[in-house]
Amino acid sequence: MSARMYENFKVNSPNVKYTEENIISDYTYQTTRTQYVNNELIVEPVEQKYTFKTERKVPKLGCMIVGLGGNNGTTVVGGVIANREGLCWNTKQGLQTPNYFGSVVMSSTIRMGHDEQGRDAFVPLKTVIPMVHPNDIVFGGWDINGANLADAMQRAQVFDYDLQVQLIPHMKDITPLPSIYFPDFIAANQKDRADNVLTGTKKEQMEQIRKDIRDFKESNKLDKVIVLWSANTERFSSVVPGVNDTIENLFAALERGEEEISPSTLFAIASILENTPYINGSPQNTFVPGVVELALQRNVTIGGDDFKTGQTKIKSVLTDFLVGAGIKPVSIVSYNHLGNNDGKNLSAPQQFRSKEITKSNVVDDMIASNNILYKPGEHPDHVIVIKYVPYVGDSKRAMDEYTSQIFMGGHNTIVLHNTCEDSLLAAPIILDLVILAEVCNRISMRQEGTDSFASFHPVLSLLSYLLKAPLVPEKANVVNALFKQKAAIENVFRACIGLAPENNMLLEQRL
Ligand code: NAI
Ligand code: DG6
Repeated sequence: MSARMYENFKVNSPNVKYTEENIISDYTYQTTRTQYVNNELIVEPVEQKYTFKTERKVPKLGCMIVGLGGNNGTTVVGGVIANREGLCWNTKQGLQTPNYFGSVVMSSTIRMGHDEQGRDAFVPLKTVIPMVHPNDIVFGGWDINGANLADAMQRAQVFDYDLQVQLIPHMKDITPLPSIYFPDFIAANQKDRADNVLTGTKKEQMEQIRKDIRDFKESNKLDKVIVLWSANTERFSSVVPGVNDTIENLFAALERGEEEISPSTLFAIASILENTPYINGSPQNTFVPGVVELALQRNVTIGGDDFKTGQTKIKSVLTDFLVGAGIKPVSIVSYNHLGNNDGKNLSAPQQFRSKEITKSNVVDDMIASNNILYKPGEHPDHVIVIKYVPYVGDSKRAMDEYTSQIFMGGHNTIVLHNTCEDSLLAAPIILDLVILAEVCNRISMRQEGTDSFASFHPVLSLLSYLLKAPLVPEKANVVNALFKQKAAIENVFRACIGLAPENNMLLEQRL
C-alpha cells in the first residue's frame, strides 16, 4: 500500500466550522491525571472540552534579526531572496534550484489519516492552518558591523559562488541598523567588528530600538513584526536581586544604567514594550526574571533559548531512543570544531560556558523518566567540547560518542561524525521559529464553562522543537525529546481543525 500527498484538503466534521475570519473547532482534550495517595499511584483519565479559534487572515509579517550581518542572518535573507526570485545556480554537480529543505513548516508533511484501502494520506504541514509563506516575510534588523548584506553574505562563505554573484544586486542595498554593543558581554575578539554601534545611555539605546521597530513596521506597512536574536552568544548575566529580578527593579536598573543589563535583554525589553514577539536564538539568559514578568504582564510572546540545529537534535533523538529502549547511556561526549565567527566568539571561556550550559541540559528529562536505569540524581557523564578551527569556516564538524550499559554488564558505543554548513541548518529553523510564533499568535482557546478565549502562554513552549534549552512557563515541564516536541506541534494544529491527535494505534489494521 502506498501513501499519497495532497496539496488541498477539507475537513468534514460537525466539530469544525470555517467562517470567513476564523476556523472554529470543538475539541475534547483527553489526558491522564496522577496522584500519589497512601503509597499508591492513582491514575485517572480526564477529559476537558475546548473550543479552538484560529484567525485565517495571514498578516503581512516582518522579521527583524539582531545580528543581521552574521552568517545566519545573511543566509536567511539570501535563502529567502533566492526562493522568492527563483534564482538557480551552477555547481559542480549541475544546476541547483532553491528550496526550503530543513524547514519543518515548509518541507515536512503530516499524516491526515488513511482511506478504505488503508493508504495513508499526507498533507504539507504548512497547509493544515493558514501560515505565512517565508517568501512574503520582510527582513530587516541590526548589526554592530555595518557591512551591507551583499558584503556580509560573501564574508560568510556559506552559499556557492554562483549564487553569491546572483544575490549581490538583491542584497547590496540592505544595511543593518546600528546596534547595542557592550564589549563585556561578547568575546574580546569581536571588537574589530563593532563599527556600527549606538551611543547614549542604556535607556536611550533601548528607546532607539523601540523606535527602529516602529519605523520598520510603518515604512514596510506591516501588520506584525517579530524580533529574533541571532547575534553573538553573550556571557550569562548575573541575576541579581534589586537589578533584574522583577519588572520594577529592572526598570530602575535601566534608569541608572546598571552594568549587568545585557544588549540582548535591552532588545527583549524594547520588543515587549512594542508588543512584538521576541525569540532568543542564542544560549545566554536574556530572559532574566524581570523580562519574563514583563512579557507576562504585557502578554507578549517570548521564545528561547538557542537554535537546535544538528548535534543536539540528534542527541535528543538518540538518548530518547536509548533510554526508551531500556539501554543506559553512561557517557555522552560531544566535540565540535568550526571556523566561522560564531566559533571565534565561542573560543572565549565565558561565551563557551553559555553554550556549554544549553548543550548540556538536553537529556535531563529522558534520564529523569527512568528510575530503573538511573537512581534519583544519577546522570551520565556528559561533556561538551567546542574548538575554533578557522580553516573549516562554516562547515562545522560534530563528533559524538555515546557509551551505554546493555544486557548483563555489556557495553555499547555509538560514534557519530557529522559535517555540515552550520548556517544552512540554522536558517530554515529561524524561518520556522518566526512562522510558528506568528501562527501561535492567531490561535486562541476557550475552556468549556469559561467565557473568553485565551491565547497561548506568553512563554511559547510549543517552539521547543527548534530550541536547545526550551523556555517554558514557570510550572511547566521542559520536554527535550524531539519527537514529543514535534508531536505537540502537529497535534495542536490538528486540534485547530477538529481532528484527534495522531495516536499511532492503527487498530483498524491490527484486528
Ligand atoms: P555570526 O558571528 O556570523 O553572526 C553574529 C552577528 O551578530 C555578527 O554579524 C555580529 O557582528 C553581530 N552582533 C554581535 N553582537 C551584536 C549586537 N549586540 N547587536 C547586533 N549584532 C551583533 O554568528 P552566526 O553563525 O550567525 O550565529 C549567530 C548566533 O546563533 C550565535 O550566537 C550562535 O551561537 C547561535 N546559533 C547558531 C547556530 C547555527 O547552527 N548556526 C545554532 C545555534 C545557535
Ligand atoms: C558550536 O557548537 C557552534 C554552535 O553555535 C552550534 O553550531 C550550535 O549551537 C548548534 O548546536 P547543535 O548542538 O544544535 O548542533
